[in-house]
Formats: sequence, structure tokens, C-alpha cells
Amino acid sequence: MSVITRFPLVNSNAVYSAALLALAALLTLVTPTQVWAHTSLTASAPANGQTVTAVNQLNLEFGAPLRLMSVSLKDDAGQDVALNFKRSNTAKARFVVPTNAPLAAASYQVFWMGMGDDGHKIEGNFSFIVNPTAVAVTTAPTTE
Ligand SMILES: [Cu+2]
Repeated sequence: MSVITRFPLVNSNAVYSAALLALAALLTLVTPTQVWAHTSLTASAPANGQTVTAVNQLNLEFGAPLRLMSVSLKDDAGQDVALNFKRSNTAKARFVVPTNAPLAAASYQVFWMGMGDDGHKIEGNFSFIVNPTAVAVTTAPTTE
């Protein structure tokens, strides 16, 4: 009668756990944060904080498609400025919202609100200045 004794070099459960931990760590490193968080405005024209000489439309670009539910524009006197905005029925990442007329010289705030794929509300705002006599200043796209 022989006694067979196994001397595993490593415990297979330990290897499995270590592999899972390594995989989890790798996924954390390579997965963009957008997967976990709601999308947001990645760029706009005019850009946040930008001074421009003229504006007849607002361009909004998001990190992932959403349904844009509302966009409103206020000047520095708190007055609503008319936009030709139409609520989107399909999710898109880029939107162009024309103004009803070229914007007068003032500073402006844009408030936007969208609906993500999971039905959650996402909102934000950005501001810019219209100054027809300004030398156009370019700024990096906003990350807000
Ligand atoms: Cu959500």
C-alpha cells in the first residue's frame, strides 16, 4: 500500500484570488472614469471663460450621447436670451443651438440639462463674453 502525498507548489485558491485581485487592479487602471460617472460637457463653443467677438450659435459636446432637455442663456443682467432650442428625442453627443439673433456685447451664462441613458438628470453651466471690439482670445476647451 502506497501513500501518495501531494505537495502542491502553490495553493490553487490563493492563485485564483491573486489573479482576481490583479484583474480588478488592471480594470481600475484601464477603465475610463466616464464608465462609472455620468457624462458631462467636454467642449463648447464659445468655450467656458472665452471672450469672443460674435456669437450666433452655441455648440455643446458631451463625453457620451445624451438627450438634451433644456438649454437656456442669461446675460449679465439676468435676462433670458432667446435661443432656437429644440429638445432632442434621440441621444447625441454634439448639439448646435442657434441664437435667435446675434448676441449683443455682454457676458453670458449657459445652463444646460440633459438626460443620460439611465434616465438620470445631468446638468451644468458655462459662461463666455461677447465683446465685438476684443481681440479674439482662444482658450482650451472646457472640461466642466
Ligand atoms: Cu445615473
